Formats: sequence, structure tokens, C-alpha cells
Amino acid sequence: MSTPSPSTVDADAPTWPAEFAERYRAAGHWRGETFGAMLRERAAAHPDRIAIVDPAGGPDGGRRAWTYGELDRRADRLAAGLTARGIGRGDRVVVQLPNTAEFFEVVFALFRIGALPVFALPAHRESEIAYFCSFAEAVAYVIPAEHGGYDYRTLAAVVCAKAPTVRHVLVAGRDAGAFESLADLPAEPVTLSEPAPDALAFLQLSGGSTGTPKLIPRTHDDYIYSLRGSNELCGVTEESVYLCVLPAAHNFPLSSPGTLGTLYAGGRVVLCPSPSPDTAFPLIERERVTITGLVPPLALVWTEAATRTAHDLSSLDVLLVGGAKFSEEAARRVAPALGCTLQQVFGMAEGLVNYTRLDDPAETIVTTQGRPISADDEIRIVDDEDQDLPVGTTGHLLTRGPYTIRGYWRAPEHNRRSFTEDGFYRTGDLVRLTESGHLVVEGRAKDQINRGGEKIAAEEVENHLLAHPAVHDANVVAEPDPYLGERTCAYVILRADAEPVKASALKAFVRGRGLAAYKVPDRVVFTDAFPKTGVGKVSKKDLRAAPAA
Ligand code: OOB
Repeated sequence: MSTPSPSTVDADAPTWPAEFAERYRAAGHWRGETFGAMLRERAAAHPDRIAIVDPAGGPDGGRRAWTYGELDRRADRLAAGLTARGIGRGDRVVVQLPNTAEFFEVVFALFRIGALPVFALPAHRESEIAYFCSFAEAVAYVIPAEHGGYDYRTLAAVVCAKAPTVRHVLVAGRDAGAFESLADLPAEPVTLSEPAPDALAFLQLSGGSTGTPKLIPRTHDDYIYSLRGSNELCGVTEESVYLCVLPAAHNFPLSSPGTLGTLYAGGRVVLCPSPSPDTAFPLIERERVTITGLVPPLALVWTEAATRTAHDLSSLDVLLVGGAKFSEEAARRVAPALGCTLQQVFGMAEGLVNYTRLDDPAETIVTTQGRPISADDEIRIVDDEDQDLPVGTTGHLLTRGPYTIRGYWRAPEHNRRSFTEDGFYRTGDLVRLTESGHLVVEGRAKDQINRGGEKIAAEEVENHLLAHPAVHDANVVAEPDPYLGERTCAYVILRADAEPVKASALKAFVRGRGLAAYKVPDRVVFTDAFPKTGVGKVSKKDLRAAPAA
């Protein structure tokens, strides 16, 4: 193992005060591990064990499996290639890859260099990607050639025109078009020193409640601690087979315990190209999948499909469900239908993750969202004036701990609002604590829509609507949806002198501005005025309560 270089804590990201860092080290949470060294060690210990199965990643579209030895060699080779292109420590690289083996090759290569992946989702389009590239001053952008019938090379051309810091667009797979294929990068080995364990490992995206998404700086030390803690609570060992169903870049399938937790344990990651039971169930049977994670709408679909499937799902031990509130009725159906243990997970890319325990009473598993990973996760439930509330009362959740960030990346002003002076993160979630110490999510104070686990900042969509010449004002709120839990409703006031516009035209306008499809309002309602609060601000609470037309 190479010697870690001295600490390079990023000046762009607030970090833990020294006394907290010392405490977390002394407690054995932060052990000085890094992702690069972690893969190196697993590959040395069991080079021939399978690390990644990509069911459709072979040259002929067939199954492809990489051992730990192969993933390690590929990461080294790609790290050399990226270094040859001038990508180095601390450089930001926007990674937008689907659930394919290359995702891991790229991410581990960047970890080895000490360059920071910025985890975009395949659903993001030019509005989001150009923003991530510009804001992060990314030097490179990694894409598939095509995925889900969409050509990412076309997107990259638009992004490059808008974000001049991007010097390299790198394409996973063949047909790089005007860009360079990852496979064509030079492969002369280079010697790289391992980044410091307290250095940033990557930037994760926040669900966000403001006009522009924030970037979440995670370190090797803090993230690896959350993986170790997750593995222990979810029973992940080297025998585990984790099916990655949700987009791999999202924090939930990445770390709860997710693909990285599974690789940390020396287990096997199977990548699911689509979340539909038609794709996932045969894979569970064939690969003997033991654990996976889903958002509530998918858990509903799977539960339903499991009752009439011919596939053998008996290998499945644990189904994690989280990202949005899982209703108690739906939760009750999981164990009988899928024959596995349900584990609720209430987490956030900013840090704190809560799990129901595998041996919790069945009632606790179906009625709560779990409790924190770590004894050093500090939880406060407070009123609007930050005063602590008695146990059992619903209030704002504040948290601080060994894997919860102390601030967003390059966002000092926003950080003053999102964190208390003593470093607690304001989650924006309304929760209550049960006598057993479990959290129940009761609602949300942040201006966000949680559309089946996909987070939409109301302000971001409102800004796109306001760009339409006929729109005078717009407010976007959540409304109930039987399948997604919530969907998006845009209330719009048109200009008095504007030509009439149809709801469908407004939706098309928003889509045309190049944002992820899940952010396009599900419903547009025209109105003459918005309900107001006592102080004259728009009352989103009243808008949400407006009857569905
Ligand atoms: C996960 O992470 P993010 O960053 O996409 O979203 C975090 C937010 C939470 O603040 C909360 O509002 C909501 O998503 N949420 C839940 C929930 N899990 C997340 N709300 C109700 N019940 C739940 N079980 O979504 C995430 C990250 C790691 C693990 C799992 C989910």
C-alpha cells in the first residue's frame, strides 16, 4: 500500500473541527482508509473473486463479470490514462454513467488519482449538467455513447459549448463520435500516491430546495465509516450479492450499503439495467442475489409482481426501502410477498442514515424509518425557534456526526442557513422519535417535492416556468399520487396581456429547456391569485391543500 500523502482538506468545503475529528478517530470510526487502497487490498486478498456482474455489458450484449483483480487493474490503467490527459488531484470530473461496469472502473480510477467524481444521474440533461460542469469547474465529463435511447454525445456537445472548463469528454464504450473513448486512453503505468483519508473523495448532489442544486463534499474517512456501519446493520459480508437497481450514482444504492459497501465487504455487485421485475427477477434467480434496495413505488411493483412470478426469489434475504416515506400498509406486504426481511432506510446524501434493525420487532420495521447508524450521530428534534422538543413531538430534524457534512461545497451563504452555528445540519425533514429511539418521518419543511424518491427543488422548476414569456408567476408544490407518493403540480398565473397558453405547451416548454424529465410538472393549473399567509407571502401549505382539479 502506498503511503498516504499529507492531509489536503479542501478549502472549498467546511470540515469537522479538530476536536470532532480526533474524537471520531479515537472511536475507531475514521480509520485512515481510502477507496483506492481499499480496492487494492481486496484485490490482493482475493483477486479471483467476482466483484462486478454487468448482465448486458459483454461485447455481444451478454453477461460480463470482473474479478476484484480485474477491477483493480482496470482502475490502474484508466488512472494512468486520465493522468496522461492532465487530470489530477482535486480536479472535478462530472460522471454520468448508467448501471454498467464502467461506472466502477471510472470512479475507482478517479479515487486513485484523487480527482473528484461529481455524481450526475443518467436522467439529467443540459440544464443540470451544464450547471454542474460550470459550478464545479469540471475539467472532464464522462458519458455513455447512448443509453435508454438517448444520445449523450449530443448532450456533451451542448454542455461543452456552455462550460468551457470541460477539456475532455470521455465516452464509455465504442462510438465516441467527436470525443475520446475511455478504451483509447494511453495505458502506460504511472505511480500515484494515495490521497489522504481526510481528503474529499467525491461530490454528491443534494436533492435541493433552492434554484440550483448544491454539491455535497464527502471524504474517504467519513464515507467509508458509513459503509462499514451499513454493512454491519444490513448483514453484508463477502457472501453477499447486492443487486443495484436504482441509478448507481445515487447515494442510496452507492452506500446504503449499496455497491461500495458490498465491495468494501468483498461481496459481489450485480448491476440491474432496468428496475422492472421482468429484468430484476430473473437476475435475482440467476445470480442468487441476497440484498437490494428500492424506492417505495418500485417496492410496491415488486411486491405485487412477486405474488405471481415463476422466478425463484428465495436467495433474497433483505430488501431495503427508502428515499421517500414507505406507507405502513405497503410495508406490511413486503415480507410475505418477497419472503425476505424488510429494512427501512431513511438517509440523505449529506450524511445521516437511519435503518430499522434486521432483528427489530416486525411492528417497528413497518411503522418506523429506523435509527441512526452510529452512536455518535447526534439527533435533535426542534421547534421553529430551534428549541428541543419532548420525545414523541414532531419537529425539525437537526443532525451532526461522523459522516454528516459540515457544509456544502463552495456555498458559504447557503451554509449559514442550512447548518446551525455549532454544525448541525438542518435536514428539512419533520420527524418524531418513538420511545424505542426510532425515527418516524412525518413530513417536510423544505420546499421540495419527493417524487417517488426523486427530489425536485420547487424553485428550480419555478425558475424554468418564469422564463416563459406568458408566465407572470408560478408556484410548484407536491400533490398526493397513489403510486409515486407525491407528484408535481405547478400553479401558474399568466400575464394579463399574454396569449392563452395550454398546460401541455408549458410542460413542453419546460422540457425544452433541457432538464431531467422527472422535474417536468405532472400537472399545470392556471389561477388568478395565490393564497397568502398572514405576512403576505405565498402560502404553499394552502396551495397543497387546494382540491385536485
Ligand atoms: C436519500 O437521499 P437524498 O439525498 O436523495 O434525499 C434525502 C431526503 C431526506 O432528507 C428525506 O426528505 C427523504 O429524502 N427521505 C425519506 C426517506 N429516505 C429519504 N423520507 C421518508 N422516508 C424515508 N425512508 O434519499 C437516501 C440516501 C441514503 C439512503 C437512503 C435514501
